[in-house]
Amino acid sequence: PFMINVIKDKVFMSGAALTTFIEDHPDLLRVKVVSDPSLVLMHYVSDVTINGYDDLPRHKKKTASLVEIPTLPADLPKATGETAKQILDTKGPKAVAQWLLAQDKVMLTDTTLRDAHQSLFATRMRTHDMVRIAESMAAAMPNLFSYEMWGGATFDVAYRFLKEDPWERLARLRKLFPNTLLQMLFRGSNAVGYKNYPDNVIKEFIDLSAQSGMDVFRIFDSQNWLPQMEPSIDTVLKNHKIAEVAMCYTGDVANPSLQKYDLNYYKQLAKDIESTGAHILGIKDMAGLLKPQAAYELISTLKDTISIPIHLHTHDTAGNGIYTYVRAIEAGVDVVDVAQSALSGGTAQPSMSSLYYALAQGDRQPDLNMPAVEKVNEYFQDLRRVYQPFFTRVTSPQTDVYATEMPGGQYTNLFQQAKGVGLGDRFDEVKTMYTQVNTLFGNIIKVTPSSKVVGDMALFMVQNELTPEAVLQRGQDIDFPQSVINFFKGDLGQPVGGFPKALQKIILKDVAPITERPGSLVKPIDFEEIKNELEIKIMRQPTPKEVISYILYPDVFLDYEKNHETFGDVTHLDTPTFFEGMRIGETTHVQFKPGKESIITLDEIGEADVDGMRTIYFELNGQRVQISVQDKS
Ligand code: 3PY
Ligand code: ZN
Repeated sequence: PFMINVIKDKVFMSGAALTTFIEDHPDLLRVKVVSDPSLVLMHYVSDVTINGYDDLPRHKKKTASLVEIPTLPADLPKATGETAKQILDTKGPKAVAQWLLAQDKVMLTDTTLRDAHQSLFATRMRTHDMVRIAESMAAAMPNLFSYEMWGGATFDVAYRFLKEDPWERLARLRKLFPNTLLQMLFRGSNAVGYKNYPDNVIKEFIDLSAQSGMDVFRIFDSQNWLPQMEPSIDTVLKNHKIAEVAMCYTGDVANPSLQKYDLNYYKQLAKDIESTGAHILGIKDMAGLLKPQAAYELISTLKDTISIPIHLHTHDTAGNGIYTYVRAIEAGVDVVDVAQSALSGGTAQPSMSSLYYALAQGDRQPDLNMPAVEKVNEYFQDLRRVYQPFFTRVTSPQTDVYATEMPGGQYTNLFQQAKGVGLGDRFDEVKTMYTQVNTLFGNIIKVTPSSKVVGDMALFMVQNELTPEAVLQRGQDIDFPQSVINFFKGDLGQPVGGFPKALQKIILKDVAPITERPGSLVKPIDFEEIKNELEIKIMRQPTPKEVISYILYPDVFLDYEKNHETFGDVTHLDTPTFFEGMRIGETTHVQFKPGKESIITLDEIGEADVDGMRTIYFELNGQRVQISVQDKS
């Protein structure tokens, strides 16, 4: 069965098409062939076997092996009482906030499936590996507050690098975690992207996420500018989901010489956040700057200031995370973010198990079944090896983060970006410049996407041998990176205390800055028009989720779609095979759904012909199959 797109084109069907119509619109004649899913996937396996995955180094022997699912101890206890998820579904979000305030023990969010892998190995954890362990996680940890498993960079990376559909991840994990809240990180008016989107895009994205089972939306703005968060907050409230509105933490509230982001600043911001109708206040310490004494002072003050529960997030980059949490817990914080030990520490969250033992004999120690948690942790311990090529170089506490203030997720990314422009061996200079750029910009809050602006500028300055003084003196004649221009124009909103005026003029030149909320100035998206445009490109009616994904990441989504058309649903492949392909003599099992499994053996790889084509000989469920693939070497 195949279909040709041309019959869906309005001009063509109206008879008004000119004779050059087909030449001008080659995409309309693309045909789509549907075939056996195992065969389709074998094209992917052949391609990655011969050509490798992206720019990963290729090895004669596969470096990673399959990870076993651990057997949990027998007779696991069930959840003690109603879970937060059950309360949300039966009594609504305000009841969850009340319930949180009534808990004596500290509640936990497990970030293993989002921020931990975003911060440790560039967001590369595949849905396949999450789905395999999800049931064990649910059984081992029935009393968690939530799993953070979506949002932030996962949306982009799923499509772009993992060739998978993030909505499918949400749907599958939703089924596997029926009694625990699912949580996502949402960048306010920047959604799950790096720029400002029209309000109706924000609303549509949140509506669809809520309908797909998302429970807790942690909403933040990269300049802590409330107007940029308000459309998101309103939409979450309308969906009767939990609005956790976060303030990004920067500076050091315990250090009296640092004035800009002091206790009063956070106190006022917390009050403003509470008055939006937020159910929970999030404190998003994205770089791990919150030191123990500062945590105690901040949480104590905020507990006296507002009456909604407080959820604290940090990164363990400097190695003080557990101590910070212990002090925050003493001060009464309601929920903290932790990760499975094997994927904790460093630029990720502090370890769930370490925190458990740090709180021993205290009355706020969380309710965890440690033998079961440790079994789950074994899985992630083994899984680390599978993702080794993507890991950050950071293996020990980096206390220089207190000076650079670089978010956990940016550490690896900026290093990759630096390598990409030939500055890999000058990364220390880039880090120093990052601090100088922050000072030059007036000490701004650095978190996606503003952290990327600072990173882009630091790279640009090191590359062009520029000092901050040179920028101020000669900047009129310099063309700055686009992200920097957009930031100073006001596209990401207004920073605390405003922009440094002289620098803004130097960077913008003739471009006029805005002071309004960028979303209030842009035209709403015409979803019907975009849907029609996409329908022609993908040759079928897109779903609303596909339309919004295309709006957020047009090229990335179309690439994903093309890959999906050619190779099918690659999430069925195990991860070693996904990244490394197969070796001669190897057999792999592909489970499409329970009871539907294919067994694939790679028998032989033929020589490349004059056109560089190779034939790969497989056995698929006992039958010989040949696939030809272009050798791109
Ligand atoms: C994200 O926006 O992806 C972050 O994790 C920011 O800290
Ligand atoms: Zn984080």
